Amino acid sequence: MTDPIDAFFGGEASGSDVSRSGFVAVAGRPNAGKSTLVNHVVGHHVAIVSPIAQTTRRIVRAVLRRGDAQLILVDLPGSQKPKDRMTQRMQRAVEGSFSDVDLVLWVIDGMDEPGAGERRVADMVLAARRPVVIALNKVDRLRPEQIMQRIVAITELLGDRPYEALVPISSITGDGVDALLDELVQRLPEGPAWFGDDDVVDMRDEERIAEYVREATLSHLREELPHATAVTVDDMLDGTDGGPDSVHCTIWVERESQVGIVVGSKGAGIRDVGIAARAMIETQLGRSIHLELRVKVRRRWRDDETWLARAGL
Ligand SMILES: Nc1nc2c(ncn2[C@@H]2O[C@H](COP(=O)(O)OP(=O)(O)OP(=O)(O)O)[C@@H](O)[C@H]2O)c(=O)[nH]1
Ligand SMILES: [Mg+2]
Repeated sequence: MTDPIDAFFGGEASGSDVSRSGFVAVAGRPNAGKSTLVNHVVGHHVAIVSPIAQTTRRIVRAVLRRGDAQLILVDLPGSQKPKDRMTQRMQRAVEGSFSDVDLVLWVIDGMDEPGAGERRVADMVLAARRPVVIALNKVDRLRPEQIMQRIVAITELLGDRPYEALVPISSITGDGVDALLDELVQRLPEGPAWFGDDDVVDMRDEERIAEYVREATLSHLREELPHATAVTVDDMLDGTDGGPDSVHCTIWVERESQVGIVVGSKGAGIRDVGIAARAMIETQLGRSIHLELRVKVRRRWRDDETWLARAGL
């Protein structure tokens, strides 16, 4: 997919009969369910998801057509106090992204009582000076009276600061999601489509592959390790004679002792990661690939600005 500005002015995007379009930042605390919501509404697994906080590290822009409107959902990393250079860079990217959007969709995890973390996110999204729509997520796990309690707690937290709407939703069952999209669409500016009708996600294949490998790594690893891993694509070679493309990836860890955890007994761990990642890549990219994974150690990579920039993080 090309840059939206090029696509728009270069006449590549069609989105033929669109009369409203705009960018919606999907913001909130880690683990609130932002990426799950984005995947649900676009109907593709464009953003990686896990039960571990801080799954999203790279911003994903997903395109959704609804009636005569085109929404571009900008799935952001979760917001919390930065702990290292990587989380600092992520937080800067989140705050920087607000100036490029028309609306902010603030996703709140309904399973938690809103506390200090949510108050910090409130300050951040309201400082963005964009209309804010709130989604109270995970209501499939709440009783009706708990939903009411959460709504009261959120409005108390906001005080007299303005927001546009608050919609209880479940990103898993889809409850409330239509009503939420209606609230967003009616607040989009008038204008033609930014992306073509077939575009679903604005991300290079290389980045998507790295993301899917990381998602598979997260789902196969235990506890603390997930934060210590990163994935880069080293090589992508076109297949010969119509054969599958060959992709070489590195799973980075921070210490020698972590290599064994990823590789697993007799290589079973990395083999499982490879099988799961390849299946997801082939489904999402729509072509077969040959995937090679290796594990390397890079000490303190989360605090190495140069390395993070090279890895696209
Ligand atoms: N029960 C329930 N679980 C949900 C819902 N939405 C998301 N989850 C779960 O919440 C966890 C976190 O989901 P993500 O979509 O990765 O959350 P996120 O906000 O993108 O998290 P970060 O990328 O870390 O900021 C996953 O285990 C999801 O399955 C929901 O509506 N109901
Ligand atoms: Mg996410």
